[in-house]
Amino acid sequence: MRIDIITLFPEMCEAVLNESIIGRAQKSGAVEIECHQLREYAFDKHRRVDDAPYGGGMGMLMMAEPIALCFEDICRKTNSRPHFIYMSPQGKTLTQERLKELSALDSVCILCGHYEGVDERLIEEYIDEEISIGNYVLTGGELPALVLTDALARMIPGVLSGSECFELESHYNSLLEYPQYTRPAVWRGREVPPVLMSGHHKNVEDFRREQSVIRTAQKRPELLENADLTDKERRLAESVIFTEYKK
Ligand code: 4GO
Repeated sequence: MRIDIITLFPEMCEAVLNESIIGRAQKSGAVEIECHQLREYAFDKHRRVDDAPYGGGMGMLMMAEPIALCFEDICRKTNSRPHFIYMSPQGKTLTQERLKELSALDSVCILCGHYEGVDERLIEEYIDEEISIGNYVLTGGELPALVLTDALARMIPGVLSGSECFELESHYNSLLEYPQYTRPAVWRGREVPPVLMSGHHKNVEDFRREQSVIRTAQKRPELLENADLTDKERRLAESVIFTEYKK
């Protein structure tokens, strides 16, 4: 997969994306990420990309033309028409389900807004989808774009090692992850559940599955609606929810 990011702060994005697992994925070629300095597509001598809003009001808006020129340059260079996403509090909230669909695309381009946002006509002309990472407002779209890029990249085959496999984890199957423990076996008087040290793989697997169901019922019962549970697991979840309710 190829991900292009249009931003006024490419160094900020690169600093994050060149580290750790996503950095490794770029080096291995599993994902190709390029951050583009929007200012390079400004057309006046001061390299301005923002202007005051018609009708007045506070703040500045990003002008449509530099963004259009940058996107068109990306299309030309990649011989493609990437799915163009604008990070915005007005978008649909990102979910693991939507990420799964997006990760199947060949290329996406992410626009990071700044100031008060972008000229609406750019959105009409080019943006395929507005995505939000949650119901709060930030000063720029860079952090949301990095969240989207990280979450997308880790779903691409070869980015995570087998032991980091996303298909086993939290939210992928609408269940929260089971609790995990590492050494020491006793920490400040707290013991690791004995079944995890028994070496009995089937019992460990059953314990973890049950813990996932219990924790989801305790912490995020609304997720259970989409979870695939056995009748026995449903009854367990119902009893946990009932016990939580009485507390
Ligand atoms: C996205 C962008 C929040 C989100 C943003 C979000 N704030 N919840 N701010 O995903 C236009 C100028 C939007 C700053 C940007």
